[in-house]
Order: sequence, then C-alpha cells, then structure tokens
Amino acid sequence: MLHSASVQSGGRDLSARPSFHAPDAVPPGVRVSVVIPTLNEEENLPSVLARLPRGLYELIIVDGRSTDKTVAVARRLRPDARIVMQTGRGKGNALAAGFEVCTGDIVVMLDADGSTDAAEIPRFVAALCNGADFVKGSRFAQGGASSDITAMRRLGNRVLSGLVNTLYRTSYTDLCYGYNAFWTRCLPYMRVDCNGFEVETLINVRIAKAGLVIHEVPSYERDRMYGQSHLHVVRDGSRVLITIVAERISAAAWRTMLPRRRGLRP
Ligand SMILES: Nc1nc2c(ncn2[C@@H]2O[C@H](COP(=O)(O)OP(=O)(O)OP(=O)(O)O)[C@@H](O)[C@H]2O)c(=O)[nH]1
Ligand SMILES: [Mg+2]
Repeated sequence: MLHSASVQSGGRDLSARPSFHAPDAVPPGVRVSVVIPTLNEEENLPSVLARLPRGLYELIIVDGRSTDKTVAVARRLRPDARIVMQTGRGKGNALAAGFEVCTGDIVVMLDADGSTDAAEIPRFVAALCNGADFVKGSRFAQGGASSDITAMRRLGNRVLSGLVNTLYRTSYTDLCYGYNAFWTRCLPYMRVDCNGFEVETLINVRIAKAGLVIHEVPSYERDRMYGQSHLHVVRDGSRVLITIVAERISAAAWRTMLPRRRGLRP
C-alpha cells in the first residue's frame, strides 16, 4: 500500500513521490547499523537523513573523498554519525570500509542520492527478525517499483538476474539493487573484496553460495534528486557479468583446469 511522504527538501516537495507504509522506528532490542556510501552528495544528504527511522543504533557514512561539502553537511545534520574516509576507490571499497567498523546486530546498506527511501528500513529489519539472514530490496517484487531505472538498465538487470538464478539456483527478482540488510554474522560469508558497483552482485552471489536464508521485500526506487549518477552501464554491467562467472568458477576449479590446459598435469 502506498502513501505520500511529507518531507520537504531543497525546494522539492517529496510528498508527490510514493513511499511505503512502514513504522517510523526500528524495534527496540535490535541494534541496527546503517552504512551510507557518499561521493559528492551534499545536496541529497539532508533529505536522505531526514527519512531515517528512529531507534537506530549507529549511522556510518563512508565518504569517497568528496570534493563538495558532503562531509560537513553530514557532520552538521548528524553529529552522532561515524564518518569514515575511504582509502581505496569505488562503492564496493566504501561499503567494505563501512562494514568493517559496524558494531550492531544488523547492517543496512543505503544510498545517499535519494533513490532509496530510509523510511523502508523497518520493513527490512522486520523480515530479518522473522527468520531471514539476508534481506534484499526489490523494485520488481510485487509492490515494488522504480521511477529511476531506464529501459536499458531494466533489460540488463533482468538478464543478469536470470543468469544468477540459473547458475546459483536463486530466485532474485532484482540483482542490481543496492538496498539490502543482513545480520552482522553474514559478513564473513560476503568477504567484500571488490571495488565497484559489482558489489551488490558479489554479496548476493556469496550469500546464496553460503546457503543462507534470503527474503526479498518490495522497495520503491525514486529518481536521484540532485547530481550525476556514478554508474556506467557498459563498464559496470561488464564487471557484474565477470563477477557472476568468476564466482561460479571457484579457485579450486581453476587450479585443476589450468595445469590440464597447459598439459602440465600428469
Ligand atoms: N564512498 C563512495 N561512495 C560512492 C562511490 N561511488 C558511488 N558512491 C555512492 O554510492 C551510492 C550509489 O551511487 P549512484 O551513483 O547513485 O549509483 P546507482 O544508484 O547504482 O546508479 P543510479 O541508478 O544511476 O543512481 C551513492 O550514495 C553514491 O554517492 C565511491 O567511489 N565512493
Ligand atoms: Mg543512485
């Protein structure tokens, strides 16, 4: 069921955008860490942070050396937030740095461009408390939608989701969406060791390979509010494809194949 939000931001009225009914607080007794990667998001952060539910345990903002006032805006609006300066490059590296310092029971991954609605967090947490190890937001599950995705990206996402579902026997409806939540105990199975936008795929595949319980919740993706997307369809789509294949061909398989190909095996 959709309803209208009522946050005002930078002259834009967000009440025109749909968002889901959700409690405005996470349940007491569960420590929820929210990790937000930021790269030049000074204009978007105020609306994103305004939508965070009450009762969060910690907020971690991982900045990729923004050249605008992102860090200052974050410090002013949320003096309680932990700000981590990223040492490497890319969203994958930023999330890995954020996960490393999380001390809560649950981790939520949220974007800073205004596309993912922090008000949905309680529904992710509820699904985790109801038995899931890993909860994936989906724009294509029943009740989800996107005003942001282009026809080209929708097609690419569908093809890549189908490939993952075939290779890993999963039922993902939206592989390339960055709004996910999981119990901190899942982190050793993810071992996030990539740099770019393939990070969501890497996580989804490794969680599936570990046999963890995955639930999807519908999510509404809004348009990026201000600024430019950092994603390039061909470059990042290729990285996603390589990740899917590389994760299927395990290191052990490569070790057996390589000597045979070179005629080195006895
Ligand atoms: N710290 C850090 N954050 C990044 C980096 N690249 C992207 N981000 C953040 O990651 C989030 C997602 O990036 P976007 O550029 O919106 O990419 P996207 O949402 O996958 O693609 P769009 O649908 O085109 O917006 C945003 O909060 C960005 O600020 C990076 O190199 N370092
Ligand atoms: Mg975005």
